[in-house]
Amino acid sequence: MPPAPPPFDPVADEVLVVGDEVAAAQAAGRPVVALESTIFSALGLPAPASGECLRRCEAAVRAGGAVPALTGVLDGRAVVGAEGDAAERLLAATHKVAARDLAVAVASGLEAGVTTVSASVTLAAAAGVAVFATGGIGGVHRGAAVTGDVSHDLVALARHPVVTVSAGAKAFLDLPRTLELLETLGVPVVGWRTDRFPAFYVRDGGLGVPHRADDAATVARLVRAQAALGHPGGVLVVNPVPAEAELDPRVVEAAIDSALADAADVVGPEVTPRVLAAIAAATGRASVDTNVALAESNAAVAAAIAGALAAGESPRLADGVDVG
Ligand code: PSU
Ligand code: MN
Repeated sequence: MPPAPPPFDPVADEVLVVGDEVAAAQAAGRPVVALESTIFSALGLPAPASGECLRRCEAAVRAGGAVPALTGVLDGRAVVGAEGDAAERLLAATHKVAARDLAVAVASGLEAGVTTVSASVTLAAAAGVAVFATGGIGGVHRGAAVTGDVSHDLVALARHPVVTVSAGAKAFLDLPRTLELLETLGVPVVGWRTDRFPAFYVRDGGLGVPHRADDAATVARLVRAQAALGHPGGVLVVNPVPAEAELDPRVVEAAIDSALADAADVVGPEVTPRVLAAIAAATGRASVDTNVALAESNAAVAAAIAGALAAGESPRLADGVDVG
């Protein structure tokens, strides 16, 4: 029999580059938090808020004792841990790369592409990074029964063993159906110090969450228990926007209505950037400040969870619990 081919190794095969600081942290067993890059580009936030958002998220991760790992695609390679010039190039990129686009981007030598939640979670898993922070995940779009527009983010969360920290799902989505699909896909949804599903710009989207965690050790135990039980995929931790940055729900609903009307002529990946920009215009940029504040808060929570995981939290609260 011919010898088995060597196992696939994305780093050795040079399709995936792990930044020096991230690699050093991993070698030392120190916590790492992956970040997406779409939110830090013009597709997610207008400049200069986009760059400020990246700096504040990275600072929040570091303040929490972890190393930030900005993901993206540069010169035909997937990157986990873009630093310096590489990070600047990502901020300026305008090519949106979701998980299904990653292989195309690598194989075609794409110069610069920003990664969505689905692509970032995929890369985090490939690089062995256990925790990821974003602003808000994609989900089931309103009117999906007609358009079929459901973000691959949800499937990626179910596929890869990564904890995603998000301010719920973006408010212009169909939140009840987004939660239903997360249930269908088998993704635990854990409220961070809340029993309510946050709606991005507001702390309470009007729906409950099935589980709750009040500290990072609780999340780490849950992650280890899930792995030990062989349940595949990740965990979604939903962290409400800080109260001082929350928008008035009536203002948000009015802005969403006009933004969705504004974006009615686009389909597919262009929808989310257009809607975000239209909401920013309709709220006089207040939504941009809120978006930066919630992303920073998610980065801080992600760092705490990464720290608890690195500390080797046991999957059980206590030994010898009598379940008889
Ligand atoms: N959250 C934000 N800003 C963003 C996004 C999320 O605060 O720009 C991006 C994320 O990268 C997410 C993507 O994965 O929007 C979802 O796009 P779509 O709906 O096309 O799947
Ligand atoms: Mn879509």
